[in-house]
Formats: sequence, C-alpha cells, structure tokens
Amino acid sequence: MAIREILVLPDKRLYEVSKPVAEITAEIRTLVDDMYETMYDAPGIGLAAIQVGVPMRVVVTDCSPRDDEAEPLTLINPEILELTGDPVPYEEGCLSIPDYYDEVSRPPNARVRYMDLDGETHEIDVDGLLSTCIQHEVDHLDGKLFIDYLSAFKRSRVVSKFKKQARLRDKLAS
Ligand code: GNR
Ligand code: NI
Repeated sequence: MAIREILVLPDKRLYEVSKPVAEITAEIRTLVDDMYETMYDAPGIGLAAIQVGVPMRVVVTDCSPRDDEAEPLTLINPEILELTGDPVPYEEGCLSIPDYYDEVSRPPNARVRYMDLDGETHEIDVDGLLSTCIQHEVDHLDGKLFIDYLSAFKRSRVVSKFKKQARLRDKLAS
C-alpha cells in the first residue's frame, strides 16, 4: 500500500470526466488500497480516484465517527438513481481544495447503485453525511467540484487564490 499525492486546484485533471471500470483487475485493487491509505492519512471521509490522478469511476468513503470502528465503503461505477427531499445546507470541504469550506445545499436522501470489488451490484438508500459524501464524490467523477455550486464570484476568488499559491510554489521550486 502507498499514500498517493492528492491533486489540488488549479490542476485541470480535476475537471476530467472519469471512465467506467470495465473489469476489476489487480490494478484496481491496488488503486483502492492506496486510496484508503491516502484518505485515512489526509484525513478525509471520501476520495475519488481522479483526486490521485486516475480518471476511473472509483470512490472510497468512510463516514464513521472518529474513534468509532471504521466503515469503509468502496463504490465502483457509482450511479445516483434518485435524489429526494428538500435540499439541506452542509459545510463542505475537499482534499483537492485544502483549507476552504463553504455551504452547499444538496437533497438529503439518495438511492445509489454501485459495484463492489467482487463485481456484485448493490442498491442502497443513504442519508446524512454519507449521502452528502457520495454526492460530492460522484460529482468528482463527472469533473465537478463543490465550489461549482457557489456563486461565480466566490468560485473565481477561490480558484485565483490557488493559482497564486501554485505560481509561488513553482517559483520557489525553480
Ligand atoms: O473529507 C472530506 N470531507 C467532506 C466534508 C463535507 C462534504 C464532503 C466531504 S468529502 C471530503 C474529502 C474529499 O475531498 N472527497 O472528494
Ligand atoms: Ni472532494
């Protein structure tokens, strides 16, 4: 297992649409192992493969409360079948947009279809934090970030800040 580097804004790969997994290969299993290690190390409650630079429809989550037993959930090719309920605001963050948090309103209930690492298809109903997390991760697979739900003004301010940081990093490294 290995901790992989997490892409951060303004990395353009974060806007790529990820491809479905056709077959669960050894590479996919290694990717999933590494994604858990990377997510727990960060720490975060979810991670999409594109955040480690792999444009495949693979997500890992663990929304269990701190100090409770781990509840890892691996979703291959997740699909949101239905979203219900009046949108509820929640303060979101993203490992690819470090140290920035803002409120996003999403429907509270989701029906999700996904495949596990054994190739079995499941359909589950989720709510609460897990619903928010899965919606956030499936957005990543479609090249969408939580800041895309904010006003253009706020979004461009955040993107500009990260572009400036990247320029400074490049300058210091050269
Ligand atoms: O760790 C994370 N926390 C979080 C909090 C509120 C809503 C979504 C998330 S997901 C985020 C990890 C991440 O960036 N996943 O893509
Ligand atoms: Ni994220």
